[in-house]
Amino acid sequence: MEFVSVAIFLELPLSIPHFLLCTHAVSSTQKHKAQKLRPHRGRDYQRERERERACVFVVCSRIFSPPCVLPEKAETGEEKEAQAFPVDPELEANCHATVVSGWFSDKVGKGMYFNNPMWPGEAHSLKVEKVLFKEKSEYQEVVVFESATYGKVLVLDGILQLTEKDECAYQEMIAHLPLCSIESPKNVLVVGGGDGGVLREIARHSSVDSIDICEIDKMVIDVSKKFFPELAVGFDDPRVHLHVADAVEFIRNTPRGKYDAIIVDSSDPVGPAQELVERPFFESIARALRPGGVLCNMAESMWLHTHLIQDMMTACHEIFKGSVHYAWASVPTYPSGVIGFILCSTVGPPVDFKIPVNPIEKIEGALEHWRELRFYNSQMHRAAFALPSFVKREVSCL
Ligand code: SPD
Repeated sequence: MEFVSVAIFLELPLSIPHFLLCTHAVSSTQKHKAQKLRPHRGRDYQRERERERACVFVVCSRIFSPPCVLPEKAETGEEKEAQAFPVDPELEANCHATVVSGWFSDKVGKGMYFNNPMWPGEAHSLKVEKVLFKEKSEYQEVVVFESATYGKVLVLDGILQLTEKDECAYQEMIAHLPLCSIESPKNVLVVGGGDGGVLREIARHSSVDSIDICEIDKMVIDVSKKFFPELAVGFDDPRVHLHVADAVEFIRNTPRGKYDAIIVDSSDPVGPAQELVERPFFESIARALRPGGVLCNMAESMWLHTHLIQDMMTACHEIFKGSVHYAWASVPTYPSGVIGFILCSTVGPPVDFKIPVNPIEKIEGALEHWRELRFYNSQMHRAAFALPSFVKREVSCL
């Protein structure tokens, strides 16, 4: 039974003879020893199990040679001793700590593969075909891998940021929800968004004259240009002005009332993006918007973060003083499969976010600019503001 579950976890190309070969290779040498020790369930038993696992891994990986398969790394001396078979250095060079047994899972911190404090007790995994890039920038670790089913994937500090298959949902919604809620947006600022996907979407709006983007990490931009040309194409628009800088500083120094819309496309609020969900940042944004200007801010998952959403909504109500709403979209590769957005407007011409007064379908060339829209349309816009009952109950200011 134990061997069956290990082999399934490895998700190797399981032809039955191969599977039997693996289990046999282990069972004939070590299984009986482990079984003898089983009643005690002590240190020796654990060691035997580690040896068994290492043996299954080494035997199976040598037979099938999958492109990226690392066993979970031994952390303690005892675990290292138990892991009798060293990892093939060539394999290790092509792999990454977030990739265990061929599967990527979001992680934070050393060894915490499945226990991110933002979504404790759960992990979503993608099968890895090949790690294409891994380097540490001045701010974070940047990884790109080819997945088996979602195309290329961008990971920052161990957290999945986008996949080629479902990035359309996030980028289209975060851009068009605010821009289709006001007439003729002209000056737009993107905070973060170094992959260029949000720029690609803003560029569909022919009324827009100028798009500033403030991204702190140049490596994200360079990596996107190399591996995600369908997103980085956004940088090619002549209306785009790139500022590689700290957004908190950048917005603090922005002239009052400069922008019609600000879009905050950040990573999760752990690490470098922490300040982007705090009051002083929202205050600077409100100051940088014209009267009746709009903010759209990534706002995590209603399944996991109602407290965070509540805090952000409360702060936004106090600071923006216009309308404040929560919308959401399905993004299968984000934790819990959904992502939310907070939309706010400053005092001035009233904004009713639930009604797209500037419908994308009526903007000339918008539906096919660079590529077709894949997720957003005016119906999805309206639907995004419909909230489940539990969210309405748990987030008091909705
Ligand atoms: N939990 C991950 C949230 C990531 C949001 N930012 C994605 C960047 C895509 N442009």
